[in-house]
Amino acid sequence: MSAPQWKRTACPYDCPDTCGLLVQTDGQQVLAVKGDPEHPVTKGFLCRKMAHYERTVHNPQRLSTPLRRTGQKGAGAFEPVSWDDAIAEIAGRWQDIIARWGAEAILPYSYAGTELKIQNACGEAFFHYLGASRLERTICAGAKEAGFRQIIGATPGRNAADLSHCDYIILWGSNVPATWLHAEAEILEAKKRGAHVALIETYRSPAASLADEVLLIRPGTDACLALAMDETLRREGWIDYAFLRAHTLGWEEFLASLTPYTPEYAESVTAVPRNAAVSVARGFAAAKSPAVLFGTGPSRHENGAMTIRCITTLPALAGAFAKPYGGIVGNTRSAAAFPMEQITRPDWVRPGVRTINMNQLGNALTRPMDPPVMSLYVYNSNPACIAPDQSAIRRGLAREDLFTVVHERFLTDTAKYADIVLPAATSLEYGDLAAAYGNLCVQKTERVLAPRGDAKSNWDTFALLARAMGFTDPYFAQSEDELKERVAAAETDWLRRWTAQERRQFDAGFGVLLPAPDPCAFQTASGKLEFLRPDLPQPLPCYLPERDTAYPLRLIAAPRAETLNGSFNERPELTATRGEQTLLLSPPDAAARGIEDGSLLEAYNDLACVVFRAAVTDRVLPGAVVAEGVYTKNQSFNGLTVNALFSQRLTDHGRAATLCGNRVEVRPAKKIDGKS
Ligand SMILES: Nc1nc2c(c(=O)[nH]1)N[C@H]1C(S)=C(S)[C@@H](COP(=O)(O)OP(=O)(O)OC[C@H]3O[C@@H](n4cnc5c(=O)[nH]c(N)nc54)[C@H](O)[C@@H]3O)O[C@H]1N2
Ligand SMILES: Nc1nc2c(c(=O)[nH]1)N[C@H]1C(S)=C(S)[C@@H](COP(=O)(O)OP(=O)(O)OC[C@H]3O[C@@H](n4cnc5c(=O)[nH]c(N)nc54)[C@H](O)[C@@H]3O)O[C@H]1N2
Ligand code: SF4
Ligand SMILES: [Mo]
Repeated sequence: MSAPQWKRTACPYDCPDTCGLLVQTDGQQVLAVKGDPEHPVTKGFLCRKMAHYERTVHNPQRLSTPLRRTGQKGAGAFEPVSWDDAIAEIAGRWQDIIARWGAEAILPYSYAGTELKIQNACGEAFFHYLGASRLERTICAGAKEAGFRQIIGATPGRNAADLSHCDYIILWGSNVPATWLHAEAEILEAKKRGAHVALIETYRSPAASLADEVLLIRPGTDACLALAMDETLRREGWIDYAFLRAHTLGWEEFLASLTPYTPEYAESVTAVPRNAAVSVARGFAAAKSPAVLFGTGPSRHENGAMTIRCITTLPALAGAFAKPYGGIVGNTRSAAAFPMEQITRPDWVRPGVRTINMNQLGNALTRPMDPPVMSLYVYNSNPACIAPDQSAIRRGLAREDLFTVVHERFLTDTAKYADIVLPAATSLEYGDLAAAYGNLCVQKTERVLAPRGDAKSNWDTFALLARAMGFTDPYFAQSEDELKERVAAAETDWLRRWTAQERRQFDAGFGVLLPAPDPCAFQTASGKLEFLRPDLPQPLPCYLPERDTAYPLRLIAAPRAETLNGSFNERPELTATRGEQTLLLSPPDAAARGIEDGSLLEAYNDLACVVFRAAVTDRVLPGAVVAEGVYTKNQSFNGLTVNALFSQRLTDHGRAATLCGNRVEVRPAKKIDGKS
């Protein structure tokens, strides 16, 4: 123990802000946590979750020793084992599997439990070297990225920290008060200066409190609304032709294709009143600094990539990209400041090795494949909670012949199925590199605490596994700090433009802004925004109606402020205010089915039947139902959560999950455990 000191670090979670943190510690315990006032974007303000990070770090439920399964898969009965025994068992089982089936019979499964760059991505190098099946990591924003790629390439979005300068902001399917707190703060500042905020949403989410007007839309129809707004601009003479000529390709063909998208037609498709669509289009085009902030929800549908491509045409026709602070607010791509390939080693990918999509884990574990998946290694993720087709995943995880290893901080629903559980360190127990995806800040962090019990970082765990598997490459012999310093010292295009003072600040552990990219330097093959893409199945942006109409109600999964995907369920003070697993539905839909507010209902489709508490509310349009938050099996009513109702179907492009793209029917629930 040492005298208490404040140490500077960064929030590791999958959240666009990557807030700067100050942690007071004696080297063993976290005594207090607060926001870092010197962080250029997050300026000393944290969410409720991280203001008490110590309640996660020192949580009594944290895993502190490796475990070996003693009971049935899923039951959660384990005995402690040493790291040496655990690693020897994993290496032995893997060597047997490789001898019989080949290394592709081993599948890694990870996502963004930590977004800090080394601990997030180092496993990729390990599994590439091993020759395991590759995982396509597209559960979150794969379709959003694909949609952008088809029109603006990898062009970074504007820095959300500049939103306060905008005078017209469209929040397109993003619940910023829950998911992007510092964008919310900037929007509140913009409103004080007179900005107009329009929210386009499937339900009156908490973001409605920020909005001057809310356009409630039928799920999956946003492309039609965006094109009708474009058509309004064309008909009424709001188009910025100077921008189109200088920075875009194919605009003549695109404008000519807009005639069918009248506001009347759009109203019939989207349910957005024509006057609202027209007035938002006009207001946006007339503004000095108009911006669209993109959420991810609108892309989680069968036509999700096309939706994003269509929405991007609105700021293009209005010339918003060339207006001060205008254009799109989305992924800032700050991670490109670091040479990520030094961490992930794509040069080790074996030619022809197969790839398995993370949204189709259920199929990968339960359907015939050659070779079959015989071992699953899960880290930074909790697929039994967060991934679609939960029942198929659980059936797969229950396979007696599947050797499952889960590296985790907590005994999650997934970890309960493991043969071996390895205890994971928290972000205070290792040093790393942070790069916000919602602003332009990057930061280097140092270890703040000794690891809890026998917990180890992902890096240290893969180093042990590499040794046991006989890997000889020097990559595996370096420490995480050595790799961190090497990656941080690289002269990438972004870091090269820092001043000496900025570099010193970064080396001293402060959050430092990257130089803002030129929003009109489109990262496409032509260097222009491309309306016309003759190489794509739909050469021009267009509205594609969805085909799945088997059940009447569109099911939407939305985030909650108290939790973050499946994380923070260890914190009773947060889960208590979140409440039970609830389904929001409209009064007419409830009345037609005899469902009362506060009663239990069953939502069902061909995949599953899931019990929710009903919240009957006019915050939702008829025809849609909304489930906020990710719940655990223990917190559910009948053992299943909302993700059992989503299928493994992928989006049109980007191979993302359609986590808002399924339909259900609902009915009053039969009595469960005396509750009704
Ligand atoms: N507190 C908290 N913070 C988080 C998270 C969290 O779970 N909790 N998650 C983190 C992660 S991983 C991410 S990716 C981001 C996500 O942050 P956001 O992008 O803000 O959230 P999403 O869940 O992607 O989508 C938000 C909204 O999309 C709406 N939506 C769904 N379908 C449609 C549609 O067809 N049209 C329209 N217009 N709207 C639609 C939903 O109703 C939902 O309110 O937030 C991050 N931050
Ligand atoms: N119904 C519904 N489903 C959703 C969403 C939703 O809003 N609603 N959100 C979707 C989205 S946007 C996303 S991005 C995905 C997210 O899916 P995941 O990335 O799987 O998200 P988490 O549930 O937060 O799981 C991360 C796990 O990683 C663990 N972890 C944290 N740090 C470390 C570490 O350093 N090492 C190791 N080994 N483990 C660590 C945590 O304890 C946690 O259990 O979920 C998707 N699924
Ligand atoms: S708002 Fe997001 S980035 Fe900031 S502390 Fe909370 S979870 Fe972390
Ligand atoms: Mo996400």
